[in-house]
Amino acid sequence: MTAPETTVLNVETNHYPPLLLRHARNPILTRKDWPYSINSVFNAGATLLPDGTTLLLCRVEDRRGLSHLCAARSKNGVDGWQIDREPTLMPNPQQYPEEIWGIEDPRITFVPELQQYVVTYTSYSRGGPGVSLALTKDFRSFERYGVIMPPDDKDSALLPRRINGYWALIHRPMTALGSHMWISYSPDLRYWGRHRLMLEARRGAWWDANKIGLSPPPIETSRGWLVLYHGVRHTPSGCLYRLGLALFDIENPEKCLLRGDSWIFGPEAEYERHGDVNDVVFPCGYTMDADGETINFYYGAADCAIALARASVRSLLAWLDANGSCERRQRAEDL
Ligand code: BMA
Repeated sequence: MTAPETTVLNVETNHYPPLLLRHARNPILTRKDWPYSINSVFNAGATLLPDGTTLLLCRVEDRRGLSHLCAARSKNGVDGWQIDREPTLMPNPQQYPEEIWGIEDPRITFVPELQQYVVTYTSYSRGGPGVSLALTKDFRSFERYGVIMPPDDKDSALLPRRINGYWALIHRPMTALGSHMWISYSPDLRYWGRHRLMLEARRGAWWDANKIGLSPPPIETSRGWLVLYHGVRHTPSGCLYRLGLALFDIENPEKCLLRGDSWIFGPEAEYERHGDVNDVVFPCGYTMDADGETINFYYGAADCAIALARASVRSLLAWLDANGSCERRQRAEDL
């Protein structure tokens, strides 16, 4: 018996063409690659070193459940990884008590004015997650500045240059009114103020309702700062981490120019759907190819592996032009 025509669903039809293309060799790093015993590796910051080597600063979780950071280097950013034989940056709770339960989710920004990389990461304190900052020239020695945003706060990255004379940090404080992206300013990377709401989580049934956060550091383009952010949807079977896109004014990064309504990347592959935490894609870093056009996003998959997806600046901006709006659901007065 043939089913009535109206009940036939064409599952092959996909009206959402992929913007981020998964690498065929995904996942590119798992615990099996590690030179010492670990539980899992995921959520890595990324940058290019002066000789073109891709450096990933990976979040590594041990079997106590605590995380540290470990560097992996590769000529082509895909394979042949040289992984530090021991942890690159360990929590140091003696001197930095806010790191007592580990350090997580680094974002890397190369700052030409300082000729150094600024790493912002989550320090997991007794009071909850906070934002810490460290400087490095080589990812071998680090100058820690300690906690710069008290708990609860995370998902932070520094813009690579001053805005109107001040360093600018994007971060995600958690308040009773929701978890939104904020931007704060500093004359010296130590003292932070002029806190402003930058992008708000939506409400209700939206994919990015109630909790959002910056994913990798913003990408500077001729049209503005391109920002990939994650939205966390709570469902009866757990959280779904997906990615959305927005564009901000280059000289005034508080000003949202375009924001897409739909998510552009979500857990679909087996290694994204199943792991220690199911249904998570969580990029903390990207590198840009020499063409200035192709972006390599490095993302944690299901809190168990590191994967790679590529996109072009042009296609992301074109998607925002077609699907974004300038409407700013700003409720600053509530916050
Ligand atoms: C977030 C962060 C990420 C993690 C994700 C899913 O809150 O802690 O490090 O990948 O949850 O567990």
